[in-house]
Amino acid sequence: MSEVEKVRLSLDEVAALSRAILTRHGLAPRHVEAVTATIVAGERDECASHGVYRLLVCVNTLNTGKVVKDAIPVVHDVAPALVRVDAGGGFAQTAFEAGLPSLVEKARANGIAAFGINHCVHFAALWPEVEAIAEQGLVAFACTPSHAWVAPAGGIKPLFGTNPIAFGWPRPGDYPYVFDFATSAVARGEIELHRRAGKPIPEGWGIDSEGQPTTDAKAALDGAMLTFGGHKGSALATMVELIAGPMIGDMTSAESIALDAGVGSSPIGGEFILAIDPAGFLGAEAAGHIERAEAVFDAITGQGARLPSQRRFEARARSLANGVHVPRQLYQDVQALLD
Ligand code: NDP
Ligand code: PYC
Repeated sequence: MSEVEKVRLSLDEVAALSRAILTRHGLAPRHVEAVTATIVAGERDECASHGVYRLLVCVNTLNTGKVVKDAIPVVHDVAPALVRVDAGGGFAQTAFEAGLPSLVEKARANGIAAFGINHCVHFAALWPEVEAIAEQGLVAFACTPSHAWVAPAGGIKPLFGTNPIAFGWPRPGDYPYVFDFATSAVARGEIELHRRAGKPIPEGWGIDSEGQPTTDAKAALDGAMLTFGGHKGSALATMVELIAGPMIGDMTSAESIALDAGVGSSPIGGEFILAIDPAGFLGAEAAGHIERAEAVFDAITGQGARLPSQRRFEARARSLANGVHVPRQLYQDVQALLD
């Protein structure tokens, strides 16, 4: 897309736009700040499906009445290595912020700790969360179901959510190693962006409502998305349904979309997060072993391959220096949310 079709914004301008829109649609200040931080981070790291575009999704969700706009997350200290936050029907980001200090403290005290977020509305990428945990020197894992949009490998009916899995590993003197991807071939947001742009989707992302392969974004959105890696992504998506659904007393993607009843809210349910302190296994030897792990990353980049999040961290540096470039049509659609 040419420069003419994009609007350049500073990160402060993105934040101000997000705050104004979310406030205009009745979201309480604490949630406005937490959601804005995610949206700015997504746009800053050039994660188009989870940046400024998400303001459209967020406002749509606010207007469905499915999110509690002034929810107060409640932290439950359920066991020495377990923390649970009841999001009270609010956005997941605020619940994550509420439980993070306890998760970190418990992981340091016990070597490992788990965090269940319940009763939240989730529209976000998971990398900001695993990155925040890894920045504390801990190994992190996070996953969440979404809405039943994805067919199991060998089937044609939507059952799984796009169910992202994220992992973070602390690196001395560097950004953490982080990956974060949907267990579907691609996030639904990416297909939505193709639909908005009138672009075909690659084969392998979705099937139409008859179960036939399609490159038409709308047909795939109306039919079913596909898992990545066939049966492997399908099994990982099942794992996410289980450990971030029934295991923490929360919804599966099928239950979430049933509750949605066609209004088009973001997914409602839970999230499961794990933090591991390498010092729990290794004591004073932890630093040496973490240092030794660097050889793995060197061997990846040393042969010309790139690390996950490398693109994102490069984009971050660009955006911090120069701001971001939002497609003009998207900018106009988002501005219209202020009317
Ligand atoms: P991608 O398929 O683009 O995969 C993203 C991950 O793979 C990133 O860590 C990315 O790093 C890395 N990656 C991409 N290409 C390469 C490469 N060539 N070599 C090494 N690593 C690579 O993302 P998805 O569409 O699957 O997901 C996008 C986002 O959507 C995620 O952040 C996810 O959390 C979010 N999502 C949220 C859901 C929810 O319910 N809350 C549901 C589904 C998705 P990099 O960023 O540096 O390119
Ligand atoms: O892009 O699949 C997605 C998604 C679902 C919830 C948040 N993002």
